[in-house]
Amino acid sequence: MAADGKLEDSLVSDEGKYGGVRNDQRTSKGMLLGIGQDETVARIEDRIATWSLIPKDNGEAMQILRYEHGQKYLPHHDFFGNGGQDFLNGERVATVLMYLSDVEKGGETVFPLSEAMYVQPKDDGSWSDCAKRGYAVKPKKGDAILFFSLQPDASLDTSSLHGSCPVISGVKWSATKWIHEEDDLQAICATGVAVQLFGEFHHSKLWFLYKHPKESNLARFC
Ligand SMILES: O=C(O)CCC(=O)C(=O)O
Repeated sequence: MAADGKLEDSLVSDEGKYGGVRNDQRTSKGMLLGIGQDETVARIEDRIATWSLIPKDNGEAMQILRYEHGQKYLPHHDFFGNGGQDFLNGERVATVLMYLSDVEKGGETVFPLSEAMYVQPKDDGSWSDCAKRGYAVKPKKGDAILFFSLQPDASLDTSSLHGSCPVISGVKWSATKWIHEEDDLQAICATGVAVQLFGEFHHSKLWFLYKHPKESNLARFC
């Protein structure tokens, strides 16, 4: 991959401050892409905004990650837990993980607190032991997952705990997009215009979306 020479040790966040520190919890290497840096990145950001129903301005710069043999990201939350006040645009609402490669064995994204793990069959020999400890997603080039770190009432959703299992064979390439609430979200929601029922997903909870008057094709959580 073209990114190979530009990768640096991945960092973990330091109590909600921008930047981060090296930590054995996360041993991948990675690099940041600029927001809208070229047509491809801009197109992906547009698609993420359409899929998540959260405006693309709420997104952090996309991170490209490479996990080699044994490299991992231990289970963690993407929210900061302090409202993200030291950070741009409030707390992290949602995460999109995009898989840029297949992985021969291991490297699954695992959600250890997801109740869905109890109904996910994993007895075909293709899953790592780590993946068996939660609901897991096998990296498949071109696939992406979207999950939420906050509840509809903006409280922290601790069941969003997730991590990347160690790669056992092959190399995992992925891209992460972290998406924030806006700092003016409460004010926008307080106007209460046109709240609509969106549907049922993520732990079967109902999510209400607010249609922004100036962005007819986008919606926000209230
Ligand atoms: O690469 C993965 O499967 C997980 C990445 C992750 O947890 C993150 O970037 O927050």
